[in-house]
Amino acid sequence: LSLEHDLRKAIENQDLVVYYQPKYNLNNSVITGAEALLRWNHPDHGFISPGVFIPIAEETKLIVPLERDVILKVCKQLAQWKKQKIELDRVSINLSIESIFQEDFIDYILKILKKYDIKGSALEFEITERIVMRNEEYVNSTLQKMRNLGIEISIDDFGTGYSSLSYLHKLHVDVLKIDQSFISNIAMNKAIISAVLSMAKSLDLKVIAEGVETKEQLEMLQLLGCEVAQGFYFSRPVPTDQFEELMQPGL
Ligand code: G
Ligand code: G
Ligand code: MN
Ligand code: NA
Repeated sequence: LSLEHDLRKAIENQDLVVYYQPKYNLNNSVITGAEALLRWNHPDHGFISPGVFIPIAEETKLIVPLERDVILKVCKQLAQWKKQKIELDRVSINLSIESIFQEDFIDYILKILKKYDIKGSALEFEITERIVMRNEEYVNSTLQKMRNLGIEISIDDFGTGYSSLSYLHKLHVDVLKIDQSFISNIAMNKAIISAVLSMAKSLDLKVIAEGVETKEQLEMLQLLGCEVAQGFYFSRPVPTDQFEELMQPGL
C-alpha cells in the first residue's frame, strides 16, 4: 500500500528512469536496437525492481501514466541521440494490456512522435504472448494501427504461453522474442529453437533470442541461424550514458 503511494509520487517527481539493453546483430556484432526497461530509484529503499513495482502499477492502473512516461522519455532520448548522430534501428518498449486498452492511446503516440519529430519506425512495442494470443478484435485493431504508423510489434517471452503455432500468421505481429528460459537450457531446447526459427522464416517474422548469458549459448544460436540476440553476455540494461559508450566501441 505504501509502495503504491510512493509509486504515485515517483511518477510525479520523475524518479523513474529508463535503462537500455542493447540488441545485437550476430552477423556483424553491431547494435541494432535496444529494449527500454524501467528502473525506480526509491529515496529510502534504493533500486526497486520492475518485477516488484510493475505488478503494483498494473493493479492500481498507475501503469498507464507510467508507460506513457516511458514512451515520452524514449522518444525524447531518440531525438537527442539523432542530434548526437547515434543511430539505432529501433527501441522497444514493454506495453501492458491496460495501456493498449486506453481509447486515446494511438492519439498519445501520434502526439509524442510529432513532438519529438520521431518516425513510428523508430519504435517497437513488446507485448506478452498471453495478451497477443487472446486475439481480441480491439487489441488486434490497435496493433494494426500501430503497425500502420511503422511501429513493429513483438511477442515478448515467446514460448512460455500456450500459443498455437499455426495461429501465428493471423496475429498482427512482426517479431518473436524467444523467452530466456529456452536459452538458459539451450542444449535441451535446440529442436524447439530451430523449429521456431524456420517457422518464423516461412511466416516472414523476425526472431530475437533473449537472455543470452554465455559464449556457448551465443555460438549455439549462431549455429542454429538466429541473427539477433540480447542478454547479459553482451550487456545488462544500462543508463543512457553507458549505452552511448556501447554505441561507440572504437572509443
Ligand atoms: O529489467 P528487469 O528484469 O528488471 O524487468 C523485469 C520485468 O519488468 C520484465 O518483465 C520487464 O518486461 C518489465 N518491465 C520493465 N519496464 C517495463 C515497462 O515499462 N512496462 C512494462 N509493462 N513492463 C516493464
Ligand atoms: O519480460 P521481459 O522479457 O521484458 O524481461 C526482460 C528482463 O530480462 C529484464 O529484467 C532484463 O533485465 C532481464 N534480462 C535481460 N537479459 C538477461 C539475461 O541475459 N539473463 C537474465 N537472467 N535476465 C536478463
Ligand atoms: Mn521485454
Ligand atoms: Na521477455
